[in-house]
Amino acid sequence: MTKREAGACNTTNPTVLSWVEAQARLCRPDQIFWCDGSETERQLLTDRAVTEGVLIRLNQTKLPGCYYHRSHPNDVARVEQCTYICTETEEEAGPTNNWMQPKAMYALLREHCDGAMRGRTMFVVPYLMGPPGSPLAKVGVELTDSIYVALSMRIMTRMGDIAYEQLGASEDFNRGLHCMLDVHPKRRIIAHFPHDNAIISIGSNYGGNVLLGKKCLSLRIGSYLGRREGWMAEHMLILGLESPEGKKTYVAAAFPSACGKTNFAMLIPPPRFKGWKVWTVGDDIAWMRPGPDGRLYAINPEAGYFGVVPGTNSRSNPNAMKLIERDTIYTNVALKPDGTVWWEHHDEPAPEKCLDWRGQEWTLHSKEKAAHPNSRFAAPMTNNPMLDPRVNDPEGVPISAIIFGGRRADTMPLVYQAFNWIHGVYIGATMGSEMTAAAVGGAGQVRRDPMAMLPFCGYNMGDYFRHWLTMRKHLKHPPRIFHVNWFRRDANGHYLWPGFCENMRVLKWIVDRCAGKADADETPLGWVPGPECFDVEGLTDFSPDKLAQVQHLNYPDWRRELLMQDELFMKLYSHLPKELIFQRELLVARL
Ligand code: SAT
Ligand code: MN
Repeated sequence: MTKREAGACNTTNPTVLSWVEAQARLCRPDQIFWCDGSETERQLLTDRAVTEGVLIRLNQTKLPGCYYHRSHPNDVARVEQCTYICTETEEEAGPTNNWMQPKAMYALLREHCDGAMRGRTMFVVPYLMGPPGSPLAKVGVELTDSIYVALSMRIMTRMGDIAYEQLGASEDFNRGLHCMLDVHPKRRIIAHFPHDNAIISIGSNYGGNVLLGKKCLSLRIGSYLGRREGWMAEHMLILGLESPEGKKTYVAAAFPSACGKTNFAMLIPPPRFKGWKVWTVGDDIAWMRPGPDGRLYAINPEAGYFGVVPGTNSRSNPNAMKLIERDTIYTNVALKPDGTVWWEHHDEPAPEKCLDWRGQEWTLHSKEKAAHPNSRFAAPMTNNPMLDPRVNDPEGVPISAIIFGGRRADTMPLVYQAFNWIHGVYIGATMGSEMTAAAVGGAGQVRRDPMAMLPFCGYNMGDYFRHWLTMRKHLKHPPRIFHVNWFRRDANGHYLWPGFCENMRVLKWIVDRCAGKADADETPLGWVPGPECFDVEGLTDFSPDKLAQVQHLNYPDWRRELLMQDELFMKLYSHLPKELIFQRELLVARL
């Protein structure tokens, strides 16, 4: 066999070939580069990105394999107002999504993409979401004129020939097209065509908008396919908690973007929990389906973590500090003179001077942040010291508990458990959270974010709730459902709960509940830990009355909460399952 030249075509799948040809005819790139996922290719493309100034090589002694990227300053987060679900009817997309008729959107995008890659290279990026051979795994092909996207997809997905191997001669793959254009916000559109299993993204080069395997395929298109095919695509981390006796319990947890999913997924238990270990399956997305034994099984479709950098340090996430020491692409952090990086709340004190995320001189006296609040790392999961050995299990891992959580300064207690599945779905459906820098606009405001899927549900949210209710019928042993809030504050604005590794205490209670080992008290909200069952030993400055405070049910807060929940329910009214309206009545009655 002759050796394949880098960038030469590497598939014989006729549907892929003809589709790529058609897109090339539209975008008219100077060159087509077919990615194979090899190490040689990584080196070649990385060198080229450095030459082109897209990546800066970091200090290879201190940060081997690490590179630095600055996005355009107007292109630093997901843009929900430019994100569309293009189904035949507006009703199918539902009131929580922007909608356009597919034909009209295709026409609009065709105009933008016409000749858009002139003078540029089109990278053909085949990728596999999920472990090879998994019944849940999906293949995508992303065509992009961004070398940064090609290199990031290599970290975030199983990219290369492996995807063509899974695909074989099938026509069933996600068709993704990404044109950077001039990254002008006015020409920014992220369009999903669930009926066609297709995505077109233009005018951006920022992670969530352009790494099409992530939010676009794994969540928006994934949730749509999941309902059709009887599985679930969720914005959830997956972790395995191992007891000192070696018994492992898997849980999945949904939190909105930038609320600490990655930290929770990589938690190291505090000294009090000697012998306990947390293993990571995934930090952002779970695909789940009922197994033959009637339990819910989950895979992580991704192969890397795209985490928020500021706030990452050896207290908040010691494993992540190890993870991002090598093979990592940093975006929009600060660059130090020695070719290393820095960000707010780094272990090391702020440097005397450095370049900020925009590339401007930054000193200790600068008022602006050195790293953008939504600056990110992209790191391969294989560098995680606590990567779960079952991460590549095609069948996935059995989920015992589902946790919903938001960022709430008030109202929400630290932890409570749903009475049953339907009540749990209600709790997930009515989740609220303060907005973060992960999306443009509105930071700090509480908004309803059902199951942390508001920006990611690819169809009518009311039908999505119904899908959750229907899944119960296929589960003989459904996971128990919980709600947590690490972020409750006292009247002076101080956090009531220490958070970070101490969240292990909450996790332990949850896992004990699933094993029938911990007692709980009934409240109007759900089951809460009895004081004897919740371990606070070794917590400095945490008296029993602090636990009461963080668990306190404040009736006026809850009256307001119910009104806010109503706003969402009104919006979804025409498709809202009546079971949820009934759950609301029950809650009102209990309160
Ligand atoms: O930018 S991403 O959408 O990939 C991250 C997030 O918002 O959760
Ligand atoms: Mn996310």
